Amino acid sequence: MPASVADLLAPGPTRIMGIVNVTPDSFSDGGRWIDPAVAVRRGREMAAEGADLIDVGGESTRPGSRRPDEQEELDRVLPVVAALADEGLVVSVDTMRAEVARQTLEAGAAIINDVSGGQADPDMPAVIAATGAPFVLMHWRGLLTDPHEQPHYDDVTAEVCRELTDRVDALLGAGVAREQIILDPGFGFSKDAGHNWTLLSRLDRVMALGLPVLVGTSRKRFLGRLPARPGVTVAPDAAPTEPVDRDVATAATSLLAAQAGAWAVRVHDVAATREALGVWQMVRGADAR
Ligand code: PMM
Repeated sequence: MPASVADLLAPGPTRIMGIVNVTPDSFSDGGRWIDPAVAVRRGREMAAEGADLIDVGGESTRPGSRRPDEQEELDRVLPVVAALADEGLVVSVDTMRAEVARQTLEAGAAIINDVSGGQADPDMPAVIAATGAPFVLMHWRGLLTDPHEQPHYDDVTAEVCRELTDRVDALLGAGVAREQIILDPGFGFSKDAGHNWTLLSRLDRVMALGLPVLVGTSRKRFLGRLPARPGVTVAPDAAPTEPVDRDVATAATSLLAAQAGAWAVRVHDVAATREALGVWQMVRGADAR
């Protein structure tokens, strides 16, 4: 692992991962960055706004969306990853495919972010072990094709932690080093709004697993239904706000994640998140005086 990437994983203030989805159909920014030149510009802009790393993805995980084939995914992400890495930016690649991971790492990507936690492609753990690249292991119970399928948990925090631990053990068994692994509880993946809120309130339990933790709540559906006033409960059938109108709520969840000790937050609106984390930094600094 290069020294700069090791530095990135070292304990320190919560990092900001800016999202660039080079897809036609992601739920909040689908189609906006599909042109590689526009995607590269967006990545650069996010770095200028304070992103510590840029997460480039070529496949939407929206329930029911069509998977691009491997070549299509490579065609989307490779030029963007290569250009951003050439400019010295730290790039992570959001992919479930071992070959995409291998080629993008070769093109200069620093981190692989796999929402399936290495389960979608049986070759992924071997690529991660061979390259030594940091790997985001996200919790997800599977590729949902039925958007109405209801996830069931008796204790969401305990079960997510247990399932993450099982995946860590599987990766270690495949030769991946513990120092390479970053955990992500997978907000919005196989979880309903209640599960997401519970997990957010118990992030300390995920942190207690002893590995860096990435938190990705940005613009997710559960942030689209908030009480209009204190004490007002939200009707379960209330229409959610539009994804682009969830950045203030995302800044709030980012601050909570930072307070809980998250390694990084994955967000669309880097500038707002930078301000929210700035507040946390000032409060911590005041506390230390
Ligand atoms: N969420 C999405 C995509 N990739 N990766 C990680 N590690 N964590 C997440 O929560 C996550 C992810 C879906 O959101 P998007 O379509 O806005 O990128």
